Amino acid sequence: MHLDQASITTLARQLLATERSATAVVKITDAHPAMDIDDAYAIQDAIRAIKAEEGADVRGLKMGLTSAAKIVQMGVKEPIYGFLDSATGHASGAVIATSALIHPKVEAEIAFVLRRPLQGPGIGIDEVLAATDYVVAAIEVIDSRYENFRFDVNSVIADNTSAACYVLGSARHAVAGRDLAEVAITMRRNGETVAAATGADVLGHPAASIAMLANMLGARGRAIPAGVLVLSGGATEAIAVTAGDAVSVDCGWLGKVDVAFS
Ligand code: OOG
Ligand code: MG
Repeated sequence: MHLDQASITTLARQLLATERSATAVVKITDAHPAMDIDDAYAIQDAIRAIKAEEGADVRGLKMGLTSAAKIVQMGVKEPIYGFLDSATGHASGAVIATSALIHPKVEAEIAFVLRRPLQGPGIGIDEVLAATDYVVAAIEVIDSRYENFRFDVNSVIADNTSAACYVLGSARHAVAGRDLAEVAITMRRNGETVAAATGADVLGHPAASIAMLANMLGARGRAIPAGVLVLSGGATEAIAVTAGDAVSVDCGWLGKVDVAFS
């Protein structure tokens, strides 16, 4: 750690104000080049604590930068995790106002809910699948608080991995007898195919992303709780959206999820 508690709190409040005013700032490592990954997660934790104090349910979790497409697009090579505010969750068919966002992009994701908690080290795909209650198709809407979506790993971790909101398909599926690596994922914007992938594009298997999260959290003395939504990360590159766009993600046997932007 290089930042003191006062700086962590100040940076957390600044990033939260940026999110709420929907006006981008330069990445925080420009002013704090010495900050490390522990500082970055401490700032994210401080934002989470403020939202929890305000009454938000912030138990949900997300992985990010878990596919080659995302890594190439953002130029950041390591998977990262963040938290989800359940108040930002929507059902398929939702209409999301772009006025509250800076420069939203959509991602096609597979979401997991576990029936029992998982904590690393040593968690693998088999442990995740055995602990999975259900999976569901999802669209994550990301909205970096940084100008032009330009950041490095520590800046984006502090900014809660660009999390803005998410939309879930209506069909929940058990994983027994199914192969999540083979799920074919197609994203359409206004009817036109804009990105495609398979489940295997997420770290070889979407459950590998959840396993990595359990191991990353375990290293910090935390666990993935049972019963909370966990996003495994965008399978394709993220696609920019503006008011008037309609986005549809088709995840084969996992079902479809739709969102529109006003
Ligand atoms: C960081 C968030 C990445 C994902 O699914 O890869 C993410 C970003 O690209 O802004 O949510
Ligand atoms: Mg994502």
